[in-house]
Amino acid sequence: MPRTVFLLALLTAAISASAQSDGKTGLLGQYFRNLTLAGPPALKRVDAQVNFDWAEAPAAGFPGDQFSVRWTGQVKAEQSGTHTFITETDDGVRLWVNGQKLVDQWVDQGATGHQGEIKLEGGRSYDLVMEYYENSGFAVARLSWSVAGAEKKIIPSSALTPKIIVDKSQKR
Ligand SMILES: [Ca+2]
Repeated sequence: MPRTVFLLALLTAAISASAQSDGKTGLLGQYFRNLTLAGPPALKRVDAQVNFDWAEAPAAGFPGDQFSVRWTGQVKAEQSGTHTFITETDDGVRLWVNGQKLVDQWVDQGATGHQGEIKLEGGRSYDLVMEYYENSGFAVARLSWSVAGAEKKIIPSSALTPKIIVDKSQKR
């Protein structure tokens, strides 16, 4: 490989690595070592998407059972119209978009889909909060959407911006 091409490849790799780690896309995940999102999170990280089927713990040194997660950030509407947000979780889940509660299934359950609809304006960003807990056994957490009746897909990282959201209007 000619030296300039090699250097260019290195530079491209460095730029794309920094684009992935600069925290501009995905959701902020706060992980708690209890079922109720209580106290300070034991782990904070940016998750590119919510698309997990944990065979083991979410991270080394973190429990595989009896934990909870709050993902927060903003979601950018793909187009104007109805956006159906679909959670699939084992176990409990709550979901708010633009402060509106779309899913409220804070119970032990096998991997189950729940959904809620909201009308959004294309290109605008809205606050999104997803709360989740895993009691025991299998642990699944997924967040998808269907925009204007299109096929359901995991919400892409490119539509998500990590951010801390503190919204006192959220009712639990
Ligand atoms: Ca479970």
